[in-house]
Amino acid sequence: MAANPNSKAADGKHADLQRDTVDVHDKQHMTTDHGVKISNPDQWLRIVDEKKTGPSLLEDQIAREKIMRFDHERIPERVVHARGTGAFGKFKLYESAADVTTAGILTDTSRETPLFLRFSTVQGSKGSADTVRDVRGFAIKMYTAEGNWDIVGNNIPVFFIQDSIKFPDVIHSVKPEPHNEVPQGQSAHNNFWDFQYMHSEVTHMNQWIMSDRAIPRSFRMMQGFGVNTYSLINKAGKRHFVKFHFTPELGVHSLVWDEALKIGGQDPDFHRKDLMEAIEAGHFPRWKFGLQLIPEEKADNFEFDPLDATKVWPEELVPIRYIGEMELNRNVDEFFPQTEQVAFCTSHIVPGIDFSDDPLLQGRNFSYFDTQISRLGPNWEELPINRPVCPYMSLVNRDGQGRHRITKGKVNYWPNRFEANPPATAEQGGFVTYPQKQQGAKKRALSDKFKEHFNQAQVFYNSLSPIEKLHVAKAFSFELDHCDDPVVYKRMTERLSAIDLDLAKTVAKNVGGDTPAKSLKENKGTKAKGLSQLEYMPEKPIITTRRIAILLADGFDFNQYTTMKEVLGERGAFVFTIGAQRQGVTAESGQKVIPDHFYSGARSTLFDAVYVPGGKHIQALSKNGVFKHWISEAFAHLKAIAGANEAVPFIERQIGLSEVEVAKSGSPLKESYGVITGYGDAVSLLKVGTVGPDAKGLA
Ligand code: HDE
Repeated sequence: MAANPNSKAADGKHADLQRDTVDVHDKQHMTTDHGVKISNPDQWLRIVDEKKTGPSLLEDQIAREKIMRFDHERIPERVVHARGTGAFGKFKLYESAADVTTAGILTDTSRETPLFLRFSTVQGSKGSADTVRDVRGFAIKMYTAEGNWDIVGNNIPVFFIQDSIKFPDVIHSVKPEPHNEVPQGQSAHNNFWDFQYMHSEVTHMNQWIMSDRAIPRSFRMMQGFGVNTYSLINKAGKRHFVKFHFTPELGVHSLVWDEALKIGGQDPDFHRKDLMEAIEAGHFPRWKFGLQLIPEEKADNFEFDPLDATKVWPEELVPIRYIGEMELNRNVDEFFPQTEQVAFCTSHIVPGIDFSDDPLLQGRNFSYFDTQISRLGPNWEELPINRPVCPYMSLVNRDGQGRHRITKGKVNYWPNRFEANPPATAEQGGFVTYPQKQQGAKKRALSDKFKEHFNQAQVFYNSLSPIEKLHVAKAFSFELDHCDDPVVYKRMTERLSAIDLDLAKTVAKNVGGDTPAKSLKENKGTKAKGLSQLEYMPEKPIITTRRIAILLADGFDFNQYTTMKEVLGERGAFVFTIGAQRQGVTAESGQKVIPDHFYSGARSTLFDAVYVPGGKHIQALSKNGVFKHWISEAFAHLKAIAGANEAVPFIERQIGLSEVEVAKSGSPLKESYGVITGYGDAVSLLKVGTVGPDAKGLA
């Protein structure tokens, strides 16, 4: 195949996909799949006259093709991470890592590498809700000039298990139970917590998934981690162990649990729509890309094994070196051939990058390739979304179901008398495995450092802010309350006393466990950097892409409405007008506004902040239970709420305030718990930087 002239450009994959892309709006006639124009796609060929509709005819090749194609539309969903959404983007390096690797993508600062990223949940089926409590997949296919490099990561830096042979067990335990296929999109059930107790190695990870990390506000506001330990190899052949990090520009933010539960029903597509809307509006999500590096000879210097995926590498010991940036900037054209058919493999690496003996990674390297065969067939790498942008050819890999590439030439083996399709030397870019020395006995076991399971779980919990800790206690309580087998919830509450005694006591009280008298493991209170998500707030609070609702009924103050709407819009917020009816609401001064939604069609849970302008409409709003609930629910979820003039007493009543403190002496504005009310114009409200001290994740 000829080299794609764009293989080093950010739009290289876009150009590559054009040869398989058609457009339904191209004014082309409808045809059969064999190209014959169709005259009537709406009626099956049958025996019929004016009085009687007779039998349909098997002869109708057009109807049969249509129905047969439909019958076979579905393919098996992914065995895990079935629910997902994807987007295209680019990777740009700003500092070469040539000291540690020869990989072009990590050394050539002049290129932009196209990529496809798929976010996902793990437990639920393809049609499950976005906002469930779960790990989020963060899988990236980098179409590099030297071949595809897949980083199949998560938004949590550690994993449940250490040995990949346990993967079917951990997944079976979390998936719907076998006898009744319940529950969907949840880990709150007996089998999951039974497994968690049986495997103390999961203790660190289950602190993370009971934290706010497992209910992100947006895919755009999560970190991404490669999780497994890979290797980087430099020109001199020296090896560094490496972990990959992606840190979002917008900061790390979460929903509160009550919001997540409600959004699951109100808008199950909340996260995928959020991503698509931001990209569509040109607010491209960005992440900084960084490396944690451990020289091979220093790998034994830690109290944990750097190849153990249930451990993080503390940033105090191994700082992150940020060297690049990733951006998502284009939505897919069609979900199935792009987001559904994309297939990632941890074994897809490029020269300069290599594996490690991480026992989880080793098993993953088998599993991903294998699972694609049952989902997509043996030629899955030929699918447009999966094929590389650089030249690729193997005279040996041939045939099989779905093969469509035509390979000319007389030989299909190597070596051959023509020297056709020769392998490349290292100098020509051929992949050469790092010549690692091995020793040890052949055994089903892990080395000793893998046996410690609690230290980092404690450090994680200790490092959280009080409000994050409260959320962890609430999450454990919710989950274990859903287990009806006392063996399961009693054992788990006891296990929690190996992390923190107060945590264990709170959860035991809530779910009916036995209150533990003492810790199973002393907690010395050690903390570490980079674990609390509050460390990842953007330097300056921003409202860009935040969803802000303005509540209106007939009689609102037009000026206060439009001024606020304009100013918020200028600052990049997504502003939605929520009215009493979508036919239109009329301002005091007579202007008519067509709202985006009526008050029952969209709820406070779907927005980050609420503003109520003044005006006579308050009389109607304050008599309406749904509007009143809007305000009190937004307050309960710690959202920024703003009101002006007549809206002030309405808001104060809904949030249960009898008195509010005056934020600034002499200011007409009042502030209490992030709620700002005032009697000036809307712009004066904005001057004090209101409408959003970012309270998300703090409830
Ligand atoms: Fe996966 N995982 N996994 N996983 N995983 C799959 O591959 C597997 C693990 C992750 O958007 C499957 O294509 C094993 C860790 C993501 O298409 C399957 C083990 C991490 C995705 C598979 C793990 C992940 C998958 C199912 C233990 C974080 C979705 C469909 C050794 C670093 C990719 C597929 C997408 C998907 C196997 C553990 C992340 C069955 C055996 C650790 C993001 O191959």
